[in-house]
Amino acid sequence: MRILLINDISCIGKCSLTVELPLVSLGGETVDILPTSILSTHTGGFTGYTFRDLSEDFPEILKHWKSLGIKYDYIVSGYLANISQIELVKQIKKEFLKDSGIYICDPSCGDNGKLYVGFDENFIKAMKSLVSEADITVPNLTEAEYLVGSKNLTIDELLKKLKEICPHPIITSYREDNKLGAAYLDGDQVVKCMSNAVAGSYHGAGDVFLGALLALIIHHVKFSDAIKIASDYATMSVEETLKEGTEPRYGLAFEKNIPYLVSEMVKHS
Ligand code: PXL
Repeated sequence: MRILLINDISCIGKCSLTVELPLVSLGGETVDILPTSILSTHTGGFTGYTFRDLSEDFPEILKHWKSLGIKYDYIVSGYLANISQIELVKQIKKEFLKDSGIYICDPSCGDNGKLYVGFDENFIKAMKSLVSEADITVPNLTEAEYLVGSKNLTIDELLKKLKEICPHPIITSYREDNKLGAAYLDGDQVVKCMSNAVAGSYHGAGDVFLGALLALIIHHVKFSDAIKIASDYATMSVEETLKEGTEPRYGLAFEKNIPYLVSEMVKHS
């Protein structure tokens, strides 16, 4: 099996590719990457970061891959630098995803009620059209609200509206009664996988969840079990970060609980 992760490299701050690549690799399959941009740190909570858009390199990279006859079972997109990269992802999906392949879109563009620096309503509109091409989408609550264009909806309403755009929406980093988890639809039924109570908001929590979820899915863990395990693992990573006392902007301490993730993966597959 071959998986492609399209996301940025934030050199410091543990999000996007630096989190997804090690976690998805635990699933035991080949993981390739396409970096969309390279930043000295991610854009949340840091000032003065560098940002290099790598779009210019895409055509030559894709031409080379094409000559190798590469095709993917899973393509996963995350943080995209601009609207033209959204169009490039559509093209990559068309050319490199197997007929039986699965495309997962993380519409990475905001958190805590706000868009990340550099994104606006036009970007959301373009991202919505990309989400409509996905089999699974994994927005956080803020991204979900921007995608459906409405705030203050219940989680049930939000998931049902998202389902009009993409068949399998999963809302990540979902909080209820100060518990952290994920919410998705099983048919018309809303399922919430809530883990321990944890305070605060953490950068890259969605990437930790998605990386773990993918590792579990490609290791043939049942979808509902995979969501529960990935959600517990993300929460354990927040707890570990609190224990270590590092600043939230430096990302989640996801490393310590990798043995837990692997043992659950083996147990459930
Ligand atoms: O995981 C979120 C994320 C990804 N990539 C970049 C970011 C952020 C959140 O701020 O700035 C560059």
